[in-house]
Amino acid sequence: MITLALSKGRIFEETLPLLRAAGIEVLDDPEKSRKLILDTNQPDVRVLVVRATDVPTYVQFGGADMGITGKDTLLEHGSDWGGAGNGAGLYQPLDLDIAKCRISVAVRADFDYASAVRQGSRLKVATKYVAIAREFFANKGVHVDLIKLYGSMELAPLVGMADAIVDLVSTGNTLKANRLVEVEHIMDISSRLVLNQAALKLKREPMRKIIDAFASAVGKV
Ligand code: PRT
Ligand code: MG
Repeated sequence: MITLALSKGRIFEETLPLLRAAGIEVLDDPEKSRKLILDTNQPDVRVLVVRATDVPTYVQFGGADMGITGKDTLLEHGSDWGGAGNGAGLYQPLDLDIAKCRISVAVRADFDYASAVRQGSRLKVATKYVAIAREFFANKGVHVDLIKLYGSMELAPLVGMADAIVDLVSTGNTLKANRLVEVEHIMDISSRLVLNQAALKLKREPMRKIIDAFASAVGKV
């Protein structure tokens, strides 16, 4: 049995064509079904539906053999596990080039970020991505107080709780709708295939088949 961990939403949707390229069809729709383990047309392949931030954990601890997760999530997970920002021992063979976005710093349109940084003020930064934010501002030599949030980061500057946010941006519409502007582009993000190393040793052949099918489908689907 090969177990693949996926999160609902955009990663799931964008993974379906890659699975199809590997001859795998998921038989249930995770948005409709309450099942957490989904069958596929292949009797020896199943899909776990987990929270996006839990995908690396399931793969690291062997709850799943492989998973698909954003680079953002992997970097934060790696820092929790003392890994050098690399996902703590998770093998990452492939950038799948899906669920693409960027991670940026944004502020209220009326906040003078450039002067705040120039004058060496302490910035209050709200984010779900504390490890990425800490490293980015440390490299710039900017002092920050980090406020950890789990979602809707855009609110924090609007209510005066933070000067800036570090968040994912794709179209920019969410920032625009909340009168925030992007002032720094920290890095580009896409989703990666991650593998449990022990599983790869035990199930090398069937896992290799899926990895190879994904690799040849990347960029084509
Ligand atoms: O929702 P839950 O708390 O369970 O987890 P999650 O929010 O981490 O999951 P999900 O499905 O929203 O995102 C999963 C992964 O998709 C992320 O870890 C990223 O790698 C990737 N991804 C790609 C994105 C986006 N694009 C994205 N735009 N994740 C989130 N967003 C959000 C962003 O946080 C912001 O609120 O969309 C909003 C901005 O979008 P635009 O288009 O308005 O700029
Ligand atoms: Mg979400």
